[in-house]
Amino acid sequence: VLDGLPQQPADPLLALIGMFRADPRPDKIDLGVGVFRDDGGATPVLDAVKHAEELLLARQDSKSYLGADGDRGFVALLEPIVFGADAANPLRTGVQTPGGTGALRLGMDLLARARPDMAIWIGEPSWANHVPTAAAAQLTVRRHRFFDQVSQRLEIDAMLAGLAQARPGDALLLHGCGHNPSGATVHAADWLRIAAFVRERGLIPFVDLAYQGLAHGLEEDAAGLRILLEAAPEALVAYSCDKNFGMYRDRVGALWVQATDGDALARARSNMLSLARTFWSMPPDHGAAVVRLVLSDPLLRASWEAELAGMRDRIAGLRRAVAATEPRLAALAEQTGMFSLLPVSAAAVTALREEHGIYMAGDARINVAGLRLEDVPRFVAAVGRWLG
Ligand code: PLP
Ligand code: TYF
Repeated sequence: VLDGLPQQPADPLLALIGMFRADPRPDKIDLGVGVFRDDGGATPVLDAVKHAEELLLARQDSKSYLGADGDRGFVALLEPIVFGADAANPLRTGVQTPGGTGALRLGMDLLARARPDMAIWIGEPSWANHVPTAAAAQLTVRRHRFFDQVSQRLEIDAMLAGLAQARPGDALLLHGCGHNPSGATVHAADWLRIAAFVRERGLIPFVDLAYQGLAHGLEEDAAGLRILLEAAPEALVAYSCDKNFGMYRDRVGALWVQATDGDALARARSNMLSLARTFWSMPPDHGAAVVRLVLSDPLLRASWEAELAGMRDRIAGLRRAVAATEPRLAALAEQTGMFSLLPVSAAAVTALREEHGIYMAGDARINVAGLRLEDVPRFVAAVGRWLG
């Protein structure tokens, strides 16, 4: 039976890890997979997380099952951070998920179960896992323009023109902040236009917020999401703590749904739980328990916010350094979050890897945090040859 399976391609982003490791050049630069790195190239465990893990080790008195919704305290403590301090909403419900990926998959299957013929609109470009995840959930995928790599411009007009074909009840996937792969910053005026369009056309926003606090700041990075949720009666939010708490492999995330009335909300929640049971039964506990401890202890929370600000400032500083060294890369300083999409060809990506040991995704996406400040001149000189 199994020999009937077609061979599947490897994840090209994760494949870069192996290629980089195998490269013997000491001055190689890894701008591949999106993980934060400090100026020494390390991805350390945050102090706040280490301390919370010590507390957990000392205090956890059981590892008995929780339930398909995971750690409720974790979900409740995230809500003011995501939705705002005064944003209690009886028409919203959330569950813990295995990372942002689990939240995306759960939300997409929920949509497919609610309306099997709906389309989900995904911008071009978007995170490489978005389309396959929607396809795995059996949703019809439609694309709209979002960002132009050559001009480095956000294309809201083209986006809304493409979305004119959307039908009421279609879903619209949006990155809450720090767009992956473009880093394009969606300003409040753009969010308001998108929100007005969503309301007028009866679309369901599905916000993927995987980098809160790594773009402009915790509050600022939730602004677009809050504008959308205000405008749309029905909405979904997929959240990841894997970047902003540096907990990547612990798989920490949540999915929230906002519904029009209490009855619809209760039915949505019952479906979230029944889907979760068939996917993973229950989400992994450790990371969510750690985040709960960090957020419920004022000192740990302050320490986390300071460390998060440190990560954000380092990325912003690198962006400014690149832009100041090469005016043709000035757009990088306006962009935010971990990623930018360099305006260079696929041939340039290969040459940068082969000739300079500079590794990035095949679409010329760089993880800005992979640069060390001292690498910036060499990086810019190598890339400069390929800029138009
Ligand atoms: N959404 C976006 C835009 C991402 O870049 C990522 C990165 O991994 C995720 C979701 C998934 O996050 P997680 O590792 O928590 O599954
Ligand atoms: O885009 C990135 O690099 C991150 C990490 O299958 C990632 O989102 C990449 C690929 C993947 C899972 C996570």
